[in-house]
Amino acid sequence: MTTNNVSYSEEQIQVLEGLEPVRKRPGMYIGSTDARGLHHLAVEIVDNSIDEALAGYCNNITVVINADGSMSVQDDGRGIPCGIHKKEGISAVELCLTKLHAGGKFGGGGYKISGGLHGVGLSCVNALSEWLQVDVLQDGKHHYQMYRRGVPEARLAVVGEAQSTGTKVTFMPDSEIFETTDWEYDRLKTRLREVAYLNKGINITLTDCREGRERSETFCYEGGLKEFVQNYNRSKNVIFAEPLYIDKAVKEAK
Ligand code: 28G
Repeated sequence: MTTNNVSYSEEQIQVLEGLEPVRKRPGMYIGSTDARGLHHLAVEIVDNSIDEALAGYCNNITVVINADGSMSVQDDGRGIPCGIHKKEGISAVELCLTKLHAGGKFGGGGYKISGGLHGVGLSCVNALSEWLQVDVLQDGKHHYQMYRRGVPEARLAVVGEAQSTGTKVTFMPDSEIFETTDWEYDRLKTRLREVAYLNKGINITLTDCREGRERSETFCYEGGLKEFVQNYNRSKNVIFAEPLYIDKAVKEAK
């Protein structure tokens, strides 16, 4: 195919079939389609940014509940690779967003290390979103792509220049799938604060831009789990002031 437009219905059907199991049985991938499942979408996307932080390339993650009820997650990592995958003939970005277990396709295996759902994250969220936009800043360029219920509208395209690097995913949870699509700030806050404790030194900002519900907080704990234990015990009589804390790096599993 030489055109930049994904206009062949056969190709769209292929993408749909690839993600069909997710839309057919969402519970198998995100646990449930209630408020819990809805908020799991956010965690799945944030987990991708955390993987990039654990790889040593991302320090800041922002989560925004947009005024229209969509959500944006942004990180300042290297950006999902935008090059064309040799065998598949599409960008790595599109592979990550349309293929279940896309991680395995890169031969890296076991790439996802932050927990969550075995690396099915981005494609599952895409399948369960009415629409999803991805912006990648990489190599001085701003790349962009739009999807509707998991199907790309067009190929990944360069839409501008960029001075920095990173990935931004904006998605509207599909009301055909979820019993509720109303984000609960406090639920996100509790989870993101835990994620910040577990990944010391990473800045995680949560912002609500919905009318009448505007607020914003940043979580960053230089002491990590040790700081969590200290805060947890703040109003208690502790036997020893310094928590037992062991920090050790082990070689990444292959
Ligand atoms: C903002 C919302 C969610 C991400 C990256 C960065 C890389 C990447 C993501 O690679 C494929 C598999 C293992 C290498 C990796 C960039 C290496 C070099 C990345 C995100 C290729 C995926 N340059 N940032 N994926 N890997 N952020 N945030 O999704 O072998 S996903």
